[in-house]
Amino acid sequence: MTDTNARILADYQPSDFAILSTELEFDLADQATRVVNKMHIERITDKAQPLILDGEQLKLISVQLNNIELSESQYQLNETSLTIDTEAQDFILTVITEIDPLNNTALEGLFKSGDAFCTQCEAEGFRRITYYLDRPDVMAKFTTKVIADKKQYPYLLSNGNKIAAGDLANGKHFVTWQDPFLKPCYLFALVAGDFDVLRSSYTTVSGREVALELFVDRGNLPKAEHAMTSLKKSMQWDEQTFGLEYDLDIYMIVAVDFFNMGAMENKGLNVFNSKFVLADQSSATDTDYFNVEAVIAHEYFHNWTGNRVTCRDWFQLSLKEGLTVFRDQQFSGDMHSAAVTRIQNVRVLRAQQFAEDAGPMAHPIRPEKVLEMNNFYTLTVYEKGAEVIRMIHTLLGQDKFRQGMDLYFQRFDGMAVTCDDFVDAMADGSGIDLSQFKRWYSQSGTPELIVKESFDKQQQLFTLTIAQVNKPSKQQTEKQDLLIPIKLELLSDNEKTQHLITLSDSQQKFEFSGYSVKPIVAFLSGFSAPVKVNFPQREQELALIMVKASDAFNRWDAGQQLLTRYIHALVQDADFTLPQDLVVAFKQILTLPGDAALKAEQLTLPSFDELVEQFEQIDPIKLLDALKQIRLFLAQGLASEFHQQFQRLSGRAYQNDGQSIGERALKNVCLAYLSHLSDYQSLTVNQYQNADNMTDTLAALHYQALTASARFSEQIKDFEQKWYQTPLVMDKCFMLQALFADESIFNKLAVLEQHPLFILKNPNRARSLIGAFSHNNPRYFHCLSGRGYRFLAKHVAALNDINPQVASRLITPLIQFKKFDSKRQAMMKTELVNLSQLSNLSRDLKEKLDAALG
Ligand code: 0A1
Ligand code: ZN
Repeated sequence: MTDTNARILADYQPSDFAILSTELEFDLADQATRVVNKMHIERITDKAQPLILDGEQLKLISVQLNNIELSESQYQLNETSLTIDTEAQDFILTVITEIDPLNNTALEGLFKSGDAFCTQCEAEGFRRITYYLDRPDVMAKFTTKVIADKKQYPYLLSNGNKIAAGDLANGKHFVTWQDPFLKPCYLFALVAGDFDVLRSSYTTVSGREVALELFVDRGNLPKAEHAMTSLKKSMQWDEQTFGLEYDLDIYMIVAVDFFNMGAMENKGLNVFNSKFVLADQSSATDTDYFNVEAVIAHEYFHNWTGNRVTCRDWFQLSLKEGLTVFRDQQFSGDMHSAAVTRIQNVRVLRAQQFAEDAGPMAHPIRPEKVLEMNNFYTLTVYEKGAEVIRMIHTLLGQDKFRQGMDLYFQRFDGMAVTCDDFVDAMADGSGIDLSQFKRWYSQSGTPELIVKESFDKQQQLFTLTIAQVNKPSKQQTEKQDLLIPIKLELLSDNEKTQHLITLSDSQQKFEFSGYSVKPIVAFLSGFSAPVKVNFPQREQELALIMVKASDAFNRWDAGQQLLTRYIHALVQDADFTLPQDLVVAFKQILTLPGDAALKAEQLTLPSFDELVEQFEQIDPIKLLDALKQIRLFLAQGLASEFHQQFQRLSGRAYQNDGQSIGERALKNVCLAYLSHLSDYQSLTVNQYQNADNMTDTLAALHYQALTASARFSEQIKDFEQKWYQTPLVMDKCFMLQALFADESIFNKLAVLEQHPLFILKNPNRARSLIGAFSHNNPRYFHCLSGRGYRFLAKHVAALNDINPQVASRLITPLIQFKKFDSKRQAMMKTELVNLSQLSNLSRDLKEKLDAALG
């Protein structure tokens, strides 16, 4: 296989043409939507290049240049472009195309979600609507007229302000929208449908009134309140934190059931996966509530970091995504517990981003080579990208970070820029040199820090020697030293001191004087850099950090390190005797006063994914058995304490405040341990029956599935009957069944695949069964019969034709085969080889399969 179509960052050339204005007219029909696209184009370089417009899966009806129809000999058409050989400098080009939204199962371009029309144009979906310069550095003023049947589609929406509306013949009507801001076509959006609308308004700091409109399926209005509140909080936070105010008179959000990703920040008209809009007590968990708020914030924050200042090219994706994720993480931390939010972000990074960085698709946060751009909406670009911004925040400090941001907007408002432009603005705005720091943008892989300590009692000198290891990879054989901010705390009997040191060489010594006794180091406070740490501290030291460190991340991490050590010991030797000290430490967490949400995190074992990352070629079953052993050990050792806490926190009426959410989390962690003990089997059954909220309902069913409880089938049936009509809860229903942890899972999966509500074309549903099984049922996904791998591969093959983006995301657990033992590697590889021989292999899958098998 070759990758001659891959694009390379170094090949970037500015466009020879600018599009000054784009006037669109859509006449909507399920299988034959007509799109008239009138562009005012200007040649901006003196090169005599032809105009090459991007286009895919389009039926070309006509092309006019300055109102004169071109004959077929005056343009060239192929599968991906329309070339017009003109020498004109300044002209009007009108392209008419026809598209088929109903059969657009890839959900890129214009498609149908249920009865509504909607669009998704990022990254390169606009070219499935019309021929265009589909690149983010071509920015135009858009006017959009939408025509559709009035009864079926009472709401016709697009970006900007409504400038005209009226009735037409044959029961049709139209609305015309104009967006006063220049924008690249990836931020274009159109929605047409029949909705319930939640309306509100927000008055900005400067006193402008903004209309807020949230469009949901009919009947879902009460589930939109939380999203609306979240939007207002986001608007206020961005004003207060970054001095950024909203800029249009209207902000619209539409929730749809068919969507590949979480949501999309189209200017003035966000389109959301309904999963990140709808929430109420009975159908949404605490995590769902949290995520709705975070995604609403994320898309809102893009209005400045993404829309007002956008990316020059798609290699710069992290310019907007890393920065916007950092902003939404800060927002969530401010709205909730900053410590718990941070810990949860770190868990995701360690479990998933580290794996990506160690796998065949590893790439720097600014990739250098791309075959299918949709493959680069990754944990690396998003989450590691946010860590890189966080490190700048740490190096500059809050005030200088803000100065840098102010300069960034001053310099680049209305422009399409690069990651280097961003870092330069941060450096110039703060006066801090970030030139070495820039390497984070071009280097893939997770750095490892090797930390050694020494103590000179006579000199009262404590020394830390820190080395950084940036392992060469297939993609990058030579790596350079990074600039790594390390926060730490030195704990001694009478004082605690916090330090920020920066490691810039491959090895450096850091000296701390005035210690008569060796201090204990709480290292990498707040997880100040996205690195692995190799620092062999003694167990007693970790135990002390668990209770004494000022930073909650350090306290949590010390506990996780202890647990991790014992899990490693159990993997080596299943007869390893776990120390009673562990029970004592856990008992302290459980019984001493403290924040319940943080306790829940401290009592949660490292996940299978986090642990896999720390091994080479692990037998997954051995690792799962070790986890099971330590879980049982703690459950048995602390059964009465877990039960006491569980009872203390049970039976309270549902409330949605931070304290109650934390207490629910703690209660359910206790329940999780107890569910593994035969004496406590009735607890999950009772909790399911008595729960007055989805968090508790789901927890009960979840633990039954994980312990393959005999009561599961009866209670999940009840759950299904109750929620049959509610798609987002049916996703949960499929997900729970996919987690059932015994041999019967394969029969269950076979039945579920035939379920009338199992709709492969719906990405949420596909993920809820196939994704949940392959990510979260590792014992059976990795079972030696190979059935788990075959199950995933079979569905990936089917999705290759239906929705390549979803197929390409689901394949992740298979391409990470190198992490596992040789038997499993061989079986996983066989599936990948079979997939690579599919007749219509999509670009998305091809890129990943080439990387994994090459
Ligand atoms: N920019 C959006 C994510 C997004 C990306 C691609 C999509 O379709 C291929 C859809 C959404 C965000 O960061 O929220
Ligand atoms: Zn984003």
